[in-house]
Amino acid sequence: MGEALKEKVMNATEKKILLTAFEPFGGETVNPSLEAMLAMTGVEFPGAVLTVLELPVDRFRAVEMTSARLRLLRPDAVIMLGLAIARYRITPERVAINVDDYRIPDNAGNQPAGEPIIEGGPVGYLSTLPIRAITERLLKARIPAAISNTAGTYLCNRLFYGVMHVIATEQLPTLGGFIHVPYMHEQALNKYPDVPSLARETIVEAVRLAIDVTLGIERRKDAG
Ligand code: PCA
Repeated sequence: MGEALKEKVMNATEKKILLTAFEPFGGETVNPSLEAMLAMTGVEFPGAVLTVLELPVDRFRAVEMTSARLRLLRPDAVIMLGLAIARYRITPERVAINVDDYRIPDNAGNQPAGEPIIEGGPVGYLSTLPIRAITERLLKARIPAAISNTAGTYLCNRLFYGVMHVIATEQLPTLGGFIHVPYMHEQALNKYPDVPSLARETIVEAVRLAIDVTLGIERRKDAG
């Protein structure tokens, strides 16, 4: 067997995971979700291949770009990341709702007020990621975490809903879900009134652990 073919056969059992994060928005120069996603490109996930995708904070393009990548890659899981301002913890989201209602315009100037994401679509989609196991794993690592019951009504909820809709209607073999992360400390330093934040390394570690749990990876250094 040729080397290239051998490699292909060996990789056939590897799991594929797609990780997305958003560009900065709302006057910020960084987005902690993007920082965490980029940090993951240097991490090895045994038995898995990670693909990352940076998304624009654009009502239409974010879902389109992710859907296109999903159809091509057909990954085992897609984990979508975003910033949730004013949260104290890493929050795996339980549900996406069929509502677009933006407090501020997106980076392309769209600001829908109470519109459905998919006309006639289901009211909501539940995450199919192991959100409870992820949350428990983070808490065990002493990282503040909790399941959230609302992803809001801005871009993150729209991406989550739009992607779950594609997975459901096109019967893709992909588990999907969204995880919100808080500000990093350096973003919160000069903000009034006070806003909660976590250390960059904590957010990075949380995302790494969430991927591990989703893929069923146990690392020796995490034990105990
Ligand atoms: N957070 C926003 C959109 C982009 C991001 O990182 C949200 O929570 O909807």
